[in-house]
Order: sequence, then C-alpha cells, then structure tokens
Amino acid sequence: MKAKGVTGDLFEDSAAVLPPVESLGEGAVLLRGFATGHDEQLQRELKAIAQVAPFRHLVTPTGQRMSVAMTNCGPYGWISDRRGYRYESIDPDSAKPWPALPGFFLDLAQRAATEAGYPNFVPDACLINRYEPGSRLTLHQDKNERDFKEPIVSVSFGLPAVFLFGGHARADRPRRVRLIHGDVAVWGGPSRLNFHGIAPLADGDHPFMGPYRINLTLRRAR
Ligand code: MD6
Ligand code: FE
Repeated sequence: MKAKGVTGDLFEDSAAVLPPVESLGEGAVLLRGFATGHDEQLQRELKAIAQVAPFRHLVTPTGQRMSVAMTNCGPYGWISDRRGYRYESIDPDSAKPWPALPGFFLDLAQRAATEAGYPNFVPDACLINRYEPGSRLTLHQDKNERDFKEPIVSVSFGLPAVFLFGGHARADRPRRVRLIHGDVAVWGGPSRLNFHGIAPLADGDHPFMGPYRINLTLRRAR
C-alpha cells in the first residue's frame, strides 16, 4: 500500500500525471484541469446563485427524492417533478426567473467546447448539481434538449467522483472515469445520447469545496 502523507495526497489528485486531454468516445472528451484557477470567483458566483435559487432536492416523476441537490442559472433551468423532466424559464420554488448565467461560466463553457471541437456552442441553460458523500446519479440519457447536435459541457469541482460512461443502451457496461476539481468533460456528436451517471460519492473533505462535489452542466436547451 502506498504511504499517505501531504505530498502523497496531492499527487493522487494531481492532473499532471494524467494526459490533459483524453477521449471518452467519439465526440466526447475529458479536459483535465481545464477549469482550475478560478476558485474565488467560482465561490462568489455559486453563493450569489444559491441566494436567489437555493439548492433543492427534486423528485422524479415516480416520486423518488433525488440524492443530488440542484439549482440552475441562465435563461432555462432543468427541473423534475411529478409531471416529468423539462426545462423552465421560471424557478418553480421562487416563481422568479433563474439567476443570470455568469459571464465566467459562459466563457469557460465556450472555451472548453471550442477546445473539444464544438466552436459555436451558445448555452442557454446551466444545471448546477451538488453531491454530498453517498449522493449518486443513476444511469440516464440527457434528452430534454431540443437539438442533440449541440454538445454539453460538464464542469466538476470539489470532491472527486466516478463518472459512469456507458453506451447507447442502458445495459451497455459503463466505463468508469475519475473526475476531480477543475476537470471538464465535453460531450456531443455520436456519444451525445450515451447513458451516463455518477457512482455514489465517497466520503471526503475538499480543501476548497468542503464535503461536496459541484457539477455544472451547460447546455443548449431550446
Ligand atoms: C454530473 N453529469 O457530472 C452529472 N450529463 O454530476 C451528467 O449527468 C452529464 O456530466 C451529460 C453530459 C455530461 C454530464
Ligand atoms: Fe446527464
């Protein structure tokens, strides 16, 4: 077993020893560490958004409470309730529009999409997922958007997670990809409708995010 210590822990979470760009399949790419170096700004933006549109646990159409807490920013927000999954321009909890998409999020998403080969990405929705240890997201496809030719940009912060990346059928055995603070996955083309999910989050305390993983998924909803 590897000795643990301050440097050992840092190296385990270091992007430097892994390829900075890795293909996850046709049209899907992982940009390791692409979103690092903006921690203070990220903290400010998340706090401001959560003040207007607090994180909440949505229920699925079958009435299950999701273990991941969610909110949104941008013109459209993804929601789930007894009536189904959909995008709405008004936050059902506050009856107000979702908070504006920070320029910082837009810029990050457009730079990542361009890097991945999608230079004309203009997101109009940003779902913000907050995981705590034990939270998970079961295998699903993202198909509430209008145009599946548009990619998705997914940004990970805080605690590490295991991203499950399957195929076009729910039964296809998913590969497991570790995502850490600052990693960005861009997802489109032939893998746009692949099943994917997040394995139950392990215990941990991130030096910046505390006991949470935050994921931003920026999409073109309409
Ligand atoms: C998450 N992500 O990483 C959940 N969907 O917390 C997703 O469900 C997802 O990362 C589509 C494309 C990329 C993703
Ligand atoms: Fe998804």
